[in-house]
Amino acid sequence: SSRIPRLSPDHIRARFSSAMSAMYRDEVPAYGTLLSLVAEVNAEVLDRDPVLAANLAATDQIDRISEERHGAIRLGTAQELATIRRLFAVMGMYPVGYYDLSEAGVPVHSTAFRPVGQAALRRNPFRVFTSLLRLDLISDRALRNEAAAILARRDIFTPACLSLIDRAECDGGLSDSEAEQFVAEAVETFRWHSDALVLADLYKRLHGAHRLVADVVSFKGPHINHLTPRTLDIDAVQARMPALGIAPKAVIEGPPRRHCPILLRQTSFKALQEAVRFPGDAAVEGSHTARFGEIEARGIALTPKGRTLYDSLLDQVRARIVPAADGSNASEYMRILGDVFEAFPDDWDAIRSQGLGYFEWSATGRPAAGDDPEALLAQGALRCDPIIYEDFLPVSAAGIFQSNLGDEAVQDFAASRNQRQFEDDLGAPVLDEFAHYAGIEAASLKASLQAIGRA
Ligand code: OOG
Ligand code: NI
Repeated sequence: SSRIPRLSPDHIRARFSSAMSAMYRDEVPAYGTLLSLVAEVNAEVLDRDPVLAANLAATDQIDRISEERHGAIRLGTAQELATIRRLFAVMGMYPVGYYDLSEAGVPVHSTAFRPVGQAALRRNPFRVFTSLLRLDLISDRALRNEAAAILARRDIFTPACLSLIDRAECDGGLSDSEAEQFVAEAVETFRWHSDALVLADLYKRLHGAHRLVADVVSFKGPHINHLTPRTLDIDAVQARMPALGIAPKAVIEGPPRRHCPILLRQTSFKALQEAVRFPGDAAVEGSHTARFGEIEARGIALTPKGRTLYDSLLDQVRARIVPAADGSNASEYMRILGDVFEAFPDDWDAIRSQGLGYFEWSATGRPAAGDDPEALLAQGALRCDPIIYEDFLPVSAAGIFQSNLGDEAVQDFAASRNQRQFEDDLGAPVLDEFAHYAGIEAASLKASLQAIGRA
């Protein structure tokens, strides 16, 4: 079979992303409504902002906007994590970054599987925020053991999926028809199952330990818990959600609205209450809330210096006000957020000259003199565009988790970052996001200087 041409991992990922989106639209109709709203708002923004439209077109990013989404899953065991890494690798998705959510009161640690490199991101940027449950943070030892035993018995992958992963690894990829089958099998892992694996009583006890424990342990697999389209105007989408019958969470996570967007802003709509059947002598009907919708707006990736400034400003905000889940102080929170973030330069030249963000360089074809990048930029021989942040923010992620787990889910765990354990379980190191962005920036500068004969 080694003579059959292989489909590129980017193609397989694009098919997978659209299959997941179709499945989720079917399972969670409000997600479909949100997609239409986002498409409408994005079209309006491109219409009223021709400069943005031209910049996105010049950097080959227009097409990806409507394709753009991320999703999230929560796994139960190290073995599941190790296999999911192999599954995502078939689609050119690799673990980037380590997020410790324990310090924010959620007993998981996470990475994001995503395409790496500008070409793959432009082809299809689908990412999956993947969390691993940390039973070690649950204090009830008997419950912990019970949960671990249940998790050890389940198999979240179909046999055909596992054999296609083997095939892809041995043959260096999949043929078109194998890829089609692979996508169909892989999607099965993320499907919602309304039949719980555990008795109603155990569900209640797991839920009592932490709602997230119940969500991970009680079901047959790691159902996709949200999918997130990217919008060019998150404030507009947030404002229009209620009119469409979708209740957004109280505040938008992340930085405030700015002229030069940085990092990531996110908001979500509340999780649905879904009917669940618990097994037993007499089946018991119940409900579970886990699945929701989210939107995101992405801005420039920050350097470690920029990120330190961002983190310290956010800390200052949170020292003054913590957003209440019921929205009662939302406008006060947004006002303070805006005030505090005045200290973050809101001008691309300042962001670049102070080394706060990463930029991608390109040659314009205009005449060039000298070889200093800043001078070439001023002459118009080179251009410089912000590199979009492709990753996540732990404080924001915790806010998203919490708004969908209920406020009683806020618990204090001893912060216990454990990247080494996570990477052991994963079976590979996670990529350092800063090194990756710095690499893209450096390569783009080198290539554009070469293109104008200055290297
Ligand atoms: C993941 C929450 C994190 C994001 O966009 O920050 C996330 C989850 O609830 O499983 O998706
Ligand atoms: Ni998300």
